[in-house]
Amino acid sequence: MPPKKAAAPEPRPLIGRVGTNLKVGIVGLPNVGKSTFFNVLTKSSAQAENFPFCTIDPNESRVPVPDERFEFLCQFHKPVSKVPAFLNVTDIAGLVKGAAEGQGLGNAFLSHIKACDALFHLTRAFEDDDVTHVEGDVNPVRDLEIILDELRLKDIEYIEAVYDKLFKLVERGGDKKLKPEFDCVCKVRTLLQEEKKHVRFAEWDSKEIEVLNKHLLITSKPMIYLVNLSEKDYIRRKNKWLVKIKEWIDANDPGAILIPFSGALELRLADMEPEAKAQYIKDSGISSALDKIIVQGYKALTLMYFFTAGPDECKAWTIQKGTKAPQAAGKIHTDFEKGFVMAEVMKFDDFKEEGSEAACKAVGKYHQRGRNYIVEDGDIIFFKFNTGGLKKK
Ligand SMILES: Nc1nc2c(ncn2[C@@H]2O[C@H](COP(=O)(O)OP(=O)(O)OP(=O)(O)O)[C@@H](O)[C@H]2O)c(=O)[nH]1
Ligand SMILES: [Mg+2]
Repeated sequence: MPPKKAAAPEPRPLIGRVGTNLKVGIVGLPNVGKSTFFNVLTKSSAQAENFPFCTIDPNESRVPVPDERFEFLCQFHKPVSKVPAFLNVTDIAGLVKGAAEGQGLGNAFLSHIKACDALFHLTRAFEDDDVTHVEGDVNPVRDLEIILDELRLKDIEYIEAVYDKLFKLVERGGDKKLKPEFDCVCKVRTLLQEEKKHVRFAEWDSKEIEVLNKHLLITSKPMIYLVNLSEKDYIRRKNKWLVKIKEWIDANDPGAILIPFSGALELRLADMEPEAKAQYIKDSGISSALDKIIVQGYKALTLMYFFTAGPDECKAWTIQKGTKAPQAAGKIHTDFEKGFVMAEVMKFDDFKEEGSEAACKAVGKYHQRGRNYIVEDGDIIFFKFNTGGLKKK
């Protein structure tokens, strides 16, 4: 007998903090080029020198998220104000083997990484005898394992304390209400300790995700792997480690994104005048990897944006995936959420194809959506709301 057709499942809650002010942290061994990368990415000037633990306190900055759709809307409306979406990035101190037990800069890193919502894991695949490697030689696969182990050990230390507390209350005290949380903590413990896996690799149901979100474990954060190549290797798209790294990721973090880049090349491009840079990219056929890295980092945070667009302002409004229209309106103003009447929505592609709002309306591509509408990435929205008299924005 065929199984009964189930009702559409409720979307699973997201693992991680709720909100739009989320950030990506850069982690990796010391002296692999994290601060150099941070500087070119965010056009900052954090200290980046050839000695391990150059970075101690985290550096924070933000970088606009590149988006051709946003550029198009700005070209179209020529607005007075242009506000793209931003990715928040934190450059964190390097981790060494034993960091979880206090080696290197030790435990300070924990709170810095905990405060991030996704991680750029930067690993060094460039040879340069002048740049000290804390492990003595270049071996990014070994380095990836060192970092993943330290993060896992740190989570074990944290979850042990939670386990002890719950054990007393549930197993000894017979607290039934806390039993589901205790069971979830036991699952986390087994996963980290016995299976030696990160929290993000396991399947979690909605109730478990609620528990996970109380603790925000480091190994539950999505990770994007960035491989720092020499300029030469990046240009010829070849490096002896790349295949090995890819194989390692497929085996150990299936589905995770790997992006090769070259800190040295990015640094050179950043120093060029815009025309010279455009010419260089055209002549060599080599492009910067930064845009791709920013976009993927933003996606890893489970963030997306909708647009409001007109002659006064074109703006990308950051929301979390799965946000409904009234809450999206609330990003603009709390009154918009409270007095929400409807969202008038055009898809960006329709707008571009038809050429104007009026043309979209004429062909039925301008939709009125209610409070259950889940906003989609790139929607162009005009909210109608009501505070006493009907106002529009
Ligand atoms: N050859 C080469 N050297 C690089 C590259 N990126 C960084 N370096 C050099 O490596 C050294 C360390 O760079 P940082 O960016 O400070 O490294 P970090 O990972 O932030 O180091 P800590 O803050 O100590 O953890 C500096 O001397 C950089 O000039 C690169 O892509 N190629
Ligand atoms: Mg640094």
